[in-house]
Amino acid sequence: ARRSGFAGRAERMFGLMDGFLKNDPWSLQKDVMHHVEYTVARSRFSFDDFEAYLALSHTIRDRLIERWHDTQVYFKRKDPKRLYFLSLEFLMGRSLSNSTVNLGIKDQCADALNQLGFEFEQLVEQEGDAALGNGGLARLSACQMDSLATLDFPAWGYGLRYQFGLFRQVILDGFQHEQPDYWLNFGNPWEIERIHVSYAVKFYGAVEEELLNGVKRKVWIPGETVEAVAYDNPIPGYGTRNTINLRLWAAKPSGEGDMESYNTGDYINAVVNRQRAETISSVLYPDDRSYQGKELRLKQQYFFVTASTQDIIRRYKDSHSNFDDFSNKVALQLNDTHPSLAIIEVMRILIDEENIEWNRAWSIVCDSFSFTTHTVSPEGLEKIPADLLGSLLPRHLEIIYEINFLFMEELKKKLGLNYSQLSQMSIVEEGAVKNIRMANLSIVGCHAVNGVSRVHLELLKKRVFKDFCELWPQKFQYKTNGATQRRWMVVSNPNLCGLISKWLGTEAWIRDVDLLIGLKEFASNTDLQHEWRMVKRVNKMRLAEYIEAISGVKVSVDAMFDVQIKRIHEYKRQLLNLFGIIHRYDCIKNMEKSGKTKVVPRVCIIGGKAAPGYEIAKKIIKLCHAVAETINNDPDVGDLLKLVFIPDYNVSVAELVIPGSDLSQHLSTAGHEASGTGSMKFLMNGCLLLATSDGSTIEIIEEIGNDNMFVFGAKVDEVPALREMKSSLKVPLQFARVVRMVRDGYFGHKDYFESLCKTVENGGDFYLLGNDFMSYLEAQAAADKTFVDQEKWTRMSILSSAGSSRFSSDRTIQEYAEKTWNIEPCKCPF
Ligand code: T68
Repeated sequence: ARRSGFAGRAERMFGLMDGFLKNDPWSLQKDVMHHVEYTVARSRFSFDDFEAYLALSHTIRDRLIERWHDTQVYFKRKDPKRLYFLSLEFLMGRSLSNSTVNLGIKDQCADALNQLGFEFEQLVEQEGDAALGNGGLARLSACQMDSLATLDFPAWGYGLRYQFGLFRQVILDGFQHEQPDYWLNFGNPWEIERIHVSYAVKFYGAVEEELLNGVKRKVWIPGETVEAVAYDNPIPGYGTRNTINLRLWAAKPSGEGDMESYNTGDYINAVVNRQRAETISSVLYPDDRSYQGKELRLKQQYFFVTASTQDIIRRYKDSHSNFDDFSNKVALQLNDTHPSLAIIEVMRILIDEENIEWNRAWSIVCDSFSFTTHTVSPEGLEKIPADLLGSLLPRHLEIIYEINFLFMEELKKKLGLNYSQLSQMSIVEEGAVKNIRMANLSIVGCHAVNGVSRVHLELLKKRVFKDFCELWPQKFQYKTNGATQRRWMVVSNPNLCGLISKWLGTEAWIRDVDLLIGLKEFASNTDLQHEWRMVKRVNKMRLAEYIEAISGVKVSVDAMFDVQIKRIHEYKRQLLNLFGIIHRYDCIKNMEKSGKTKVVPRVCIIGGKAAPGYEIAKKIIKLCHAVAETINNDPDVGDLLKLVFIPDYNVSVAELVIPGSDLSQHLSTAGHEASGTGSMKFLMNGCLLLATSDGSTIEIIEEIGNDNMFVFGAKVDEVPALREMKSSLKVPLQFARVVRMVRDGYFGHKDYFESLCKTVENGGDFYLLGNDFMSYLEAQAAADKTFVDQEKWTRMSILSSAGSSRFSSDRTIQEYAEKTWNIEPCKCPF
């Protein structure tokens, strides 16, 4: 009777469902108006752009939820091996435009809104960025989620729902100030709160031994418990119904335990203390690439790791009665070492809670985990003071010591008693402060370690992980990074995409990016060239308007738009760019009138955030403003040269800037950029690259050829010798002159810039700006010369787009799926 009752109910439910939501403009309008009235609770006769944005977002969200459900039900039924992508950072940016593109309903939405008297593009601008990450690593995670969904892989992303994302950069008098990012203040229609999906997260306390059925067991008696609550963010694939999940965790006070403090009578303080649990997921750490050893950061990492692994294991156990199949059903990917405690947490759950014997547990762990490193420098590797780890997670520290002991024993058998090598490879670093090396732990506990470009792997082999690479050569691989053409072409440059589809005769390249190479045969076609330039011009006009709105500087779209946008770092050498600009300015100032007619006008655009504690990076930002102030107000220069700093650089700013730029700069000292992904986005959009031979640019050069970009500077294998010699090398006069201008106060703030100048003077110059300067100026001169020849320039631009397919994250994800995760597509058939 119960069964038939249930079946009857299901039938009734089905009958109540009016089929899938419809996507014609009329149905979309009806849904938007429904959400205006009943979700946003505004009158349908009076609502503004922001309210319309909210209502439209809820309309899209409903469609996402529908697909999300179908996808999850299908995954559950098929039970394929799943990928779990663990990352402490995701830079998702805006969702509205991206979702409508991936659902294939952008035009319908635009029509629907238009008939209601709203501009779709205007509503898109209402949305703030989800900036839950710092830079390349975090945007890579976002691009990879898009590819995972589009390629129908059964994947889940896990991350933290920071209350405050990356700080907002405000520029006052040319100085960077940081302000909190209140991104959740006006609600977030793109997430689904799952109050009932929550896990207890334990900290502190002690480990005790317990006798259970005659067997000794370790039991961790925690001192503090908080709750991790899930927020789901649907990630739609393009051209598929598959919609995967990005589950972000937020910390809440725990409902259980510790009633004692209430009984002491201090009710108010007890409530306030519990509320402090929320601080764990409150703020993203701004990266300065050197590990800080802060307790809150460690708490965040463990909070994230335990919630995610508990969720994953619960899902596995839903359909499996033992752990025999775990590594055949679960692939766990660690995005850098930040979530590497997951290795220990899974180990702890298997041995302490599931009573699995150590060796078996360890092989389950090693078979399931893989890890990608994004770092080139040994200083970038995370180390956690053992004391800190032991106080916060006493049982985990014991397990780490045990893993290390067994690893050391294995090494001794293999390598003999080479103590210096053993101590290099040990997970535990002995010294004044005992540290746990998270990279060593990750290498030991994972079956695959990936670099993010070919040269990155070579550097890992030669330097950072030399001993490990010799021990386990097959473990070390690379997968060159990629960016998604959905966001970076279709969403951000619709006019270019329309043009490409027209000439290729298909839109299929949006899923099958290899088709882009078809553009190559039209690269010299004058009709395409003409249309290509028109698209660029419109994009430049849009960018010029933005520049004027934020800085008051009027720029000419006839000038070459020359862009460097990325986090501010010494190794990325924004300073080299500034020195080049000062040199150009100096040349123009000293030119005869007749010479000026030959100058190619430039608009130099720089944008990026400096980590709050990174003094030199902040001085670079100030120098940029000081130089801009001088140049932009100099009547001798006029439109020949302008310099603008774009404040608060983020994903949505990049979406505006990249399509509107002619030239982009990627200047890292060779051997310092693990990969670099900005260059790929410019390449796709037909912006020419001016770059060093570093990271993934080496592979871009191979793909499109040296003659389609402007390459300069020392090569990766020349850098170490140059560093040795640099104090005896003569600095070029032109370089010395621009440094002196800054040092002597030509741009004001003489004292303030002194320490900045020092970084490149007197044999300092660790990043070899002096060494690369002349070669940089030559590359810049070549760019000028080419720009005058618009036919040649446009041809190079078309060939850049045509040659960009290898740098799609679709290719990256396909490689990971085949070679590291061993997963297969699982396409929802509806
Ligand atoms: C970047 N790393 C690499 N790190 O610098 C870049 N670090 O070459 C590469 O293309 C990109 O990763 C993707 O692989 C980062 O972005 C961080 O943001 C970071 C954050 C916290 C701590 C350390």
